[in-house]
Amino acid sequence: MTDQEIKTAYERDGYVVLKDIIDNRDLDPMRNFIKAKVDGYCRKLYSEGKISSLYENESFERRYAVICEALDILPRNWSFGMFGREFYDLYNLPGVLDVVRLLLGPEVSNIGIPALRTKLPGSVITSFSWHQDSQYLDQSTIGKKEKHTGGLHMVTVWVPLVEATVENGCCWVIPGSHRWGLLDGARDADANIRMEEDVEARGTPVAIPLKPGGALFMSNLTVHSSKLNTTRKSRWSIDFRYLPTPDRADLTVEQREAAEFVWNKNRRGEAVPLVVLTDGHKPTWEEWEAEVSAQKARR
Ligand SMILES: O=C(O)CCC(=O)C(=O)O
Repeated sequence: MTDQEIKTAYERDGYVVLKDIIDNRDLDPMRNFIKAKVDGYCRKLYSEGKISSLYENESFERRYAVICEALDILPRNWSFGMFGREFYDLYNLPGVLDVVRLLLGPEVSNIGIPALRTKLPGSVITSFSWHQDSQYLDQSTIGKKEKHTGGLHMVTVWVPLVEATVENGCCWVIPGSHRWGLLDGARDADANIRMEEDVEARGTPVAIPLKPGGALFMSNLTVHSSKLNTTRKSRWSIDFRYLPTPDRADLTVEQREAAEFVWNKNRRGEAVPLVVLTDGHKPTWEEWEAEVSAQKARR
């Protein structure tokens, strides 16, 4: 696709899918990060007598699933860290940043915290029902409706680390839904957002199966979901987000306030947004790591 075609598709549909935008080898550091954490977890459990095998011969897609099966658990979240050089490099992949520049302009930051997703076989809680990413950003409290980022333009980049298929629970989107505004919905008891309206009555869902090397770019208002993983393997993926750096001169007051809301929210946690596109100074990995360490020490 040409730059113009990418922009036109994204503006029309609220998302664009680009195949082969990432060299599959550039995803190896992320897979190796996961493999090392899963290996460490497995060895710890084994030494504690909680599992009876190290499952060393299992594949990348099976090993974590096998451990969880042995423990009879289906965790919603990856709890082994989402920070490191691998993440810095991922956020700065030139192919990804070219598209981000096209969609968001010249002064852009990554929000500093991704979602590394295990999507385990049969996991209902990670079958995310229809939502907009703004709803997750805005709402921290179960049952409480808050709206802060309706005026924001943030781009989510969803990247499969193994092939994402309809069977293992790839993403689904509703084309054009980014023009519906920020919809009503709240976090349910399981912490997942539930929409109030029947969005399928308003638009036609499209499945986004994707091989490693491809990426789905979508806006914070694009309605999307992912369904049950009905296979025996984990559907590993990572999604990460970019927004206009809040002090950018071309933002409206609403856009700036929304960008600041995300920025400050993340800074209250352990995440430090990372400037990735700028005419000014772009932090090196060492600088970003030092900032994150300082922030952790302050908390
Ligand atoms: O990866 C998934 O299963 C869901 C992804 C998603 O909802 C998101 O990136 O906001």
